Amino acid sequence: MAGELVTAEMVARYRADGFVKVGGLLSLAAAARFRAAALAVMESREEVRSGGEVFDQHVNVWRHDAVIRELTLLPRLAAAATALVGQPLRLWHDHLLIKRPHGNVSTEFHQDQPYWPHANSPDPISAWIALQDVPVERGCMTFLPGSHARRDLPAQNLRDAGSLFGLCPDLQWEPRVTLPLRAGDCTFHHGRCAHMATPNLTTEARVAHVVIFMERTTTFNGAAHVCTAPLDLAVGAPLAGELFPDV
Ligand SMILES: O=C(O)CCC(=O)C(=O)O
Repeated sequence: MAGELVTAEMVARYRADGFVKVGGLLSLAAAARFRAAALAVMESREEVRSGGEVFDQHVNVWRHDAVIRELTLLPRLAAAATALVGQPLRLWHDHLLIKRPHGNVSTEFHQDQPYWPHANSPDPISAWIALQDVPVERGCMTFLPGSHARRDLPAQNLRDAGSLFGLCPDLQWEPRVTLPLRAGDCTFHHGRCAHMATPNLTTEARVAHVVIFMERTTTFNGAAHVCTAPLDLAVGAPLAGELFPDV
């Protein structure tokens, strides 16, 4: 199944928990090559930098960087995501999320989908790819298993540790799963699975490349978002075409 990356057991675990770890997506050499390309993007594209003190964020890098495009459009990545979701997918966007050395700031618990201007998308999925070893001390991800069942929540503030739990106090007492990754490993998470990332306490930048896929049924709901703002879309328009390619 999916070029051996994803087994039937992993699919079942993903659907129950809302996340799963997939080891060995990239060789060490490939991870190092993509990391070098990511750091070059960070140095050269000041204008797309955002994310405040939590991380440096570069959105839709695949559209302008040939090396990162290879990673975003990697066929086995899309095949694994498709197997996990069980639906044909499109690319929503990619982004590089870089936690600077000694950044010391957590990405606080949040769900992703409430940030997105999407309708008709019950099961979007993100791949979070480690481009160097990411132990807990460098900013790895922690997930709340089963929290993707909470489809009713408004957007939460990823800079505020109390935001998700203020909306949903019961989730504070659920078990948490923290997943350190080796270079080239990745985690997949559902767009409604609550997650956070630890601070980077180390001397090396934490470089994660995140690729987000949505079902081909996804339409624009009219909400503001950096990826759709320039497009002048009508509410109800499909998110499709060359900017949101089928994968
Ligand atoms: O890497 C991080 O700091 C957070 C990542 C995240 O929130 C995501 O990929 O949805």
